[in-house]
Amino acid sequence: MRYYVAWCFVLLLIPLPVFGHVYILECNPEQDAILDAPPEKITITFVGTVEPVFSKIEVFDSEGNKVSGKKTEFSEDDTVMEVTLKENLNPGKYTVKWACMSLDGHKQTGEYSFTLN
Ligand SMILES: [Cu+2]
Repeated sequence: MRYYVAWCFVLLLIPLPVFGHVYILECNPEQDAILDAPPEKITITFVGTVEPVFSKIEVFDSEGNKVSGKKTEFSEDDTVMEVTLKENLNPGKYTVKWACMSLDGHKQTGEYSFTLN
């Protein structure tokens, strides 16, 4: 908690244009996509920079089993998050849950699903 408070204080010193939430520009697979082949990975592209330490993607099957890899990867400019998926996913509905912290220190979460035929 103390770390978080300190972090907010540092952010107050950063000039205004850096502030702001991030927004999702693009997800791959897309929300509500119906796929014939299992995707190898999930990629979420943001408008804005995320803080990798507090950001991740996790993917779950319809029974709540986690099917994504342990580590979320980030692009060099921290605008793209990516996680690999297990091989040989069964047909069904999958839920992508993401969490990130933007540079203004706000945590954001969201989820969407896709279906594998
Ligand atoms: Cu914010």
